[in-house]
Amino acid sequence: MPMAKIRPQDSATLQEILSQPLAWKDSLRNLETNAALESVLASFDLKSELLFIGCGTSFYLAEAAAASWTTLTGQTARALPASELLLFPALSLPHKGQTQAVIISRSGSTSEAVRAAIFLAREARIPTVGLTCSSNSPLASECDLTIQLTSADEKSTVMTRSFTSMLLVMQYLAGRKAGDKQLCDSLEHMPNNFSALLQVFSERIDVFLENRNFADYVFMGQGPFQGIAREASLKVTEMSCSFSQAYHTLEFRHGPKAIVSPETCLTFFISESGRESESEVLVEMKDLGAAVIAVCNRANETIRSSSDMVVELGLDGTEIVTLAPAVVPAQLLGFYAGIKKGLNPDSPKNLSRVVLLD
Ligand code: F1P
Repeated sequence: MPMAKIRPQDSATLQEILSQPLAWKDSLRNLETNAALESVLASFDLKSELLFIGCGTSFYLAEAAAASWTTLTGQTARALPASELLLFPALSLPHKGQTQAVIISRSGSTSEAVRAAIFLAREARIPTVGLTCSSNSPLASECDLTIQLTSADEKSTVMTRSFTSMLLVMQYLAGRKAGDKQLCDSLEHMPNNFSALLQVFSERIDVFLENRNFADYVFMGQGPFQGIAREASLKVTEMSCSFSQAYHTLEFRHGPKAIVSPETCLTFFISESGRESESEVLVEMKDLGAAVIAVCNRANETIRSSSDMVVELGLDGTEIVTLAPAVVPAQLLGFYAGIKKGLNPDSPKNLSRVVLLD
C-alpha cells in the first residue's frame, strides 16, 4: 500500500465529516433564530413550482432537496444544474405558471450559480432564495432573500457537512411550511442519535477497505435517494480519483451490470418504500460476484446475508430524515479509499474550492 500523504487524524476533511452532527445541530438552531426565517417561509407559495438550482455537489443537494420538498409539502419541485438554466432557458422554464427558485451554493461565488440568480431575478422575473455557507456573498447580493449557514462551511475543497447541513435546513423549512411538527422534531433529534454511530462507521469503513482494492464504484438509489447516490458517487471520485457511477437501483439491471466483478464496489441506498425491489437487485449483483455495501435505516435477513457490509442507521422518523445521514458512509468510503491510494483528500487532484469563470 503506497504511503498516505496525510494521516487520517490530521485531515481537515475527516474532521469535517466527523463534525457533522454538531454542524447539523448548529445549523438548525441558527435557522430557528434567523431573522429571515419567517420571511423565507412566507415567500414560499405552495401553489407555485419550486426550482432548486446548484452546481456539482450543490446540484445533487438540489435534487435531494427537491425530492424532500415535494414529499413533505406536496408542492411540485425539481432540480437543475445552473448550466442548464443558462444554456437552455426555454427548456428549463417551460411552465407559464408561477415558479419560485432556490439557488444553492456553499461559496455563494460559483459563477454559474450567481449568473443563474441574476437571470432568474432580472430576466425571468422569478423570486429567488439563496442558500449558502458564506457571508456577504455575490449570490446573496442577487437573491431576494438568503439563508446563510456559516457554521456548516468547510476549509476543505470537498463539500461534506455543508451538503448535509443545507439539506437538513431545506427539509426543516419544508416541514415548517407543511406544519409537520413531528418531522421537524425528528430532524432536531436525529443529530444526537447519529452522533453515537459515526465513529464506529468511520472505523468499520476504514477496516473494510484495508484488504480490498476496488477498480470502480457504483452507487444506487431510488426516489429521494437518487440525489444521495449521485452525491455519494462524486465524493468517491473527488477524494480517491476513482471511477464511480450512480444509477437508479432497478436501472442497473438494464445494461450497466455488465461491469460487475469482485473489483466493483456496489453501494445500495435501500429505501423503506422500495426495499423489496431494491433488495432483489442487491442479491442478484452479489450473485454476480460484486462487493456489496448496503446503507439502510433498518436491515433485514436478505440484506444482511447478501452484503459484505451493512450500514444500519436505525433512526426514528420518516424516511426523509435519513437522507443526510445516509450520505456520510459514502463520504467516509471516499476519504479512506483516497488515503489507501496514497492521496490527500484535503488537496483533491484537479479541483478548486470554487469554479469561477471569466
Ligand atoms: C460547487 C462545487 C463543489 C465542488 C467543488 C467546486 O460549489 O462544484 O460541488 O465540490 O468544491 O465547487 P458551490 O457552488 O456549492 O460553492
